[in-house]
Amino acid sequence: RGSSSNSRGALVVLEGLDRCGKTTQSSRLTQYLEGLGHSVELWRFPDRTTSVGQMISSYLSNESQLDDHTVHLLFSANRWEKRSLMETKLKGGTTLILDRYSYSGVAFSCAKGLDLEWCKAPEVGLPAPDLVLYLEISPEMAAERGGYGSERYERIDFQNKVIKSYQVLLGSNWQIVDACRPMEVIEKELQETVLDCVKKCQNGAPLSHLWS
Ligand code: FDM
Repeated sequence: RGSSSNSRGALVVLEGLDRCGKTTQSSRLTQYLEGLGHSVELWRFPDRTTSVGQMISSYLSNESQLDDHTVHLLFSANRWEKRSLMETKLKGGTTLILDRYSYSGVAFSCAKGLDLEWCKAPEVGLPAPDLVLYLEISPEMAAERGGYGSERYERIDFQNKVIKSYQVLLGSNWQIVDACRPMEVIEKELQETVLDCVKKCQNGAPLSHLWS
C-alpha cells in the first residue's frame, strides 16, 4: 500500500470529556479501517497495563493519593514509554488511533490549576498527531449518558474547567465534532476525515513532533 517511499501510518487522536463517546468511536473507526484492509491499531492513554499505568490507575480510582505535579509527570512518562513503539508502528505503515493523548494530559492538569507551559513541557518531542478529533459535548449531557462513575475527575464542575483548557490547545490539525448527534452520524463524519488523513500519510506527509 502507498506509492511513496516515505509512506507511513497516520497518528489520529480522539479527545474530549469523559463520556463524550470517544471510546466507542475510536473502536468503530479502527474496525472501519481494518475493513478497508489498512493496518491499524487502537491504543488508549493512560495505558494502565504498564507499571507506571498501574500507579495512574490506582490514583484515578482514589486508591492512592499523589501530588498533582507528580501524577502529571506519570501520565507523560506513560506516553514516553510507548514512544519508540509508536514511531516504529507508524514508520512500518500502521495507523494508530489513540483514545486520549497529550492534550488530555495538559487539559486535565491545567484544570487543577497547574501552569500551562509547565504542563506542556514534558510532552515536547513526542510524535505529533496528524489529526485530533475533538468530540464536543457539554458536561451535563455527558453526565446524562448513564452518569459519571466514581473516578476522580468525573464531576461536572471539573469537566467545565477541562473544556476551558482544551480550548487553549486547539490547533490547525483539530476537527471539532458535534458529539451530541446520533452515534452513526458521528461515525460517518469521522470515517471520511480519517480516511483523508490516512491517505495523506501514505503519500509521505512527514511526521512532526509536539508541540507543532
Ligand atoms: N487523563 C488522561 C489525564 O488526566 N491525563 C492524561 O494524560 C490522560 C491521558 O485520566 F479523566 C485523565 C482523563 C480521564 C482519566 O481516562 C482516565 P480514561 O479515558 O477514562 O481511561
